Amino acid sequence: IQSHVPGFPRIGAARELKFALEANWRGELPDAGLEAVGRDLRARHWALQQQAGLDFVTVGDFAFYDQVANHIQLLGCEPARYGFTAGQSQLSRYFAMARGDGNHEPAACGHDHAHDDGQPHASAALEMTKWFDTNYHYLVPEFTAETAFSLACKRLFDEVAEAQALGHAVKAVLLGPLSFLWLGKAKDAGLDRLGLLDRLLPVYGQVLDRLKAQGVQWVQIDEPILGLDLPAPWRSAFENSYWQLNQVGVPLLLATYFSPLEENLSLACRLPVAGLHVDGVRAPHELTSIADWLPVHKVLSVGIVDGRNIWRTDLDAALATLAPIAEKRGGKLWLSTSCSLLHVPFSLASETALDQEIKSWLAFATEKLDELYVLKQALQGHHDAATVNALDASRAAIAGRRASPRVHQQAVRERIAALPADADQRRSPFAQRQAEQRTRFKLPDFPTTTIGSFPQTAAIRAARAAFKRGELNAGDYEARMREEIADAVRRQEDLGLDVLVHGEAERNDMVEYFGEQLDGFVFTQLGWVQSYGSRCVKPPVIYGDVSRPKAMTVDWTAHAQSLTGKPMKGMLTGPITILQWSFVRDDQPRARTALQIALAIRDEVADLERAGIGIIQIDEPAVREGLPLRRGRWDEYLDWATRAFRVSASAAADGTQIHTHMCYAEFNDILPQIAAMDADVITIETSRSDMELLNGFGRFRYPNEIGPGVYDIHSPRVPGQAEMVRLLRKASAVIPPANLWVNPDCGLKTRGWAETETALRNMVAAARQLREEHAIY
Ligand code: THG
Ligand code: ZN
Repeated sequence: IQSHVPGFPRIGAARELKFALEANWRGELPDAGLEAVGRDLRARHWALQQQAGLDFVTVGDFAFYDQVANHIQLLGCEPARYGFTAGQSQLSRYFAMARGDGNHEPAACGHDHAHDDGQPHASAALEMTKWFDTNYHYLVPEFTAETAFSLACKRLFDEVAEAQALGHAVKAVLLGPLSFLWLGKAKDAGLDRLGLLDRLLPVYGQVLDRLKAQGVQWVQIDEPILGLDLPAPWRSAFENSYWQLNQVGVPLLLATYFSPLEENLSLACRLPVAGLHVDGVRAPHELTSIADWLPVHKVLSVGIVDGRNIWRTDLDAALATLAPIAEKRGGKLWLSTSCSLLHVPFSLASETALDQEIKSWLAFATEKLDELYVLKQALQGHHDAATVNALDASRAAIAGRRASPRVHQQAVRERIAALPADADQRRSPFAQRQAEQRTRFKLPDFPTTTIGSFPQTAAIRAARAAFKRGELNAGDYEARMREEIADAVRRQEDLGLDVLVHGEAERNDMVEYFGEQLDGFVFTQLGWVQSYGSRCVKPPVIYGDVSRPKAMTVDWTAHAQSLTGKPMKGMLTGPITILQWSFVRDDQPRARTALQIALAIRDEVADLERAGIGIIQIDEPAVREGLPLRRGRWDEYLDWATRAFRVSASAAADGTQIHTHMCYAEFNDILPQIAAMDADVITIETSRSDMELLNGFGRFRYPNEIGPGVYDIHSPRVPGQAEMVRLLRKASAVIPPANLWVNPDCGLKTRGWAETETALRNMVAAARQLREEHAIY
């Protein structure tokens, strides 16, 4: 029995890689210095794997920006549009693809941040998109009919040599050819990515030849797409591809993760490779059949420790699962984490402030390495003192968590049990609510608003940092934030916006802000997980039943409302987004946790309403990204997810207008469910697609009101009135003008005030022009 991990976090225990990258990009750290930081991190991470008793270290999971981007260089398929010349260093080309010309920045309100412009200019960054159902984003390879492949980068081989020089047994890791093609995007209409396979396979062959010549023990070749609904031609391409790659004669471990194999199970088992890795956390029910189906001479790597979540493994349960498999497969069983540990924080060791009891329930990346060792020892009958102690500690922690009164709140349970069946329904249908809201707010046609956040100025960030360091007391901090809010209100009144927002000066991250005020959440100090490039998130941990001890936003919002006669829009984060961007409990279904969060938000909606706030936005940028990988499970997810949203919104009276906001995403395949969320108004990101995204809403005859974004907040460019008028006319052609709102694509927190004010002034003028064009006398 051996153990390994499919990958390890690369950002570093203290985000060393992030800081080195950003220093390099600012021109403050030369490339050689950055390379040294990378080398040092790899050496440290391999040492941790070896010291924890893994049988191989994993090489090839390191990247200065993204592992898929590494493969673009390895396989020699940098898009021609960059016009790279031979004289340009590989690293500068790499960052050019990753970051473009720097004029487009992702993530304004912290929502989605794909770079997709529709028509990217020649030097724009590669598009970014979510890595399967994780919160990691990879750079999307671009393919054209002319795309050629060649072995073009020796970085991987250098890293293998580095690890060998340090005395490690090496398992190299590659993204497999079929997943690489699948994850890329055809830039020519009609181009079939699969058609490139014949050109690509010989280069993979060369890579494997080199790795074999270097004497690596194994090559892990990742084909996570085996967990997706694949078109038949893609499925049938596997057999021949792997037959070819296997000719090289280096042992291949085919790795799948994130999903059950289902109809691809027997295919995965019979592919001509030396071993198969499966996700034992996402697909425990398939382990028995895989253990039976996989030919006995092959290695079976069982990902038994959760690589996607932060809970300590129930080692007794894991051993019970593994024992019969070990019996069947003898030494040909490997133990592993379900997937790369890229998706969990580095180590609990640095969490000095975390509640001790809750900490005892957790395992981050380095703790998961230790769990693998204990499992390996126990499974082989090595019941030495260390193993016995570790098993005892695990048992105690699991039992403690299960029984802890801090996890279970009777009141929350009872409330859910007693929830009326119609708790997710507004009192009246939309048409009636709309009439009542029109009478109440008397907004003009094409009403103008913004998505919620205004510039988080250096002064605001400095005040929050001083407050967190204890240099600014709570009263002074609050006074400062109230002044910032007053400033934002004044500016909006001057601009002539119709529905105002308080600007969110007091908020850090849109999930963290709420999580910090809800029971059932804890926060780590250094629990960073890479989101893309140098950017990380620190997801909250939902450990227990969620409830809201007191109002979270009412004081700030009421303060803002008191300063204006215009309606002030309350600003909340929705239950699905809070769920999606947190580490969630694994001891109850996600649906139940979502409902608990929904009830907390519902109470906030009621409190805002009582405080006289008539318009409330519940942001749900993450609804679409929560979709399961397999279409067959979409309906079930969408049912509980949209219900959770409706539960959060439905305490509102008919005259209270509920908004929601979602960022750029393909909504077309879930429009019925988005409509079923029944928000009175939805604002979406449409400017970068030149309103194309709106067509689906039009064809579907989306019933409620819509605010299609009329300007791109990801760019410092200020759009003119005429440009926004053009977009609004385009929108009016597909959506009844009476249902249209006018707003930017997303929040404005990453922008400066000067550009924001100019752009919004132009936006208000554009709305006024549309009103005149559509006025009926
Ligand atoms: N909040 C949370 N999760 C998220 C997002 C969010 N997951 C998905 C998406 N948004 C990810 N997008 C981003 C956007 C910006 C950053 C990270 C992820 C970012 N991070 C800072 C960094 O790495 O320097 C750290 C920010 C901080 O100090 O908190 O800029 O919005 N929960
Ligand atoms: Zn947004």
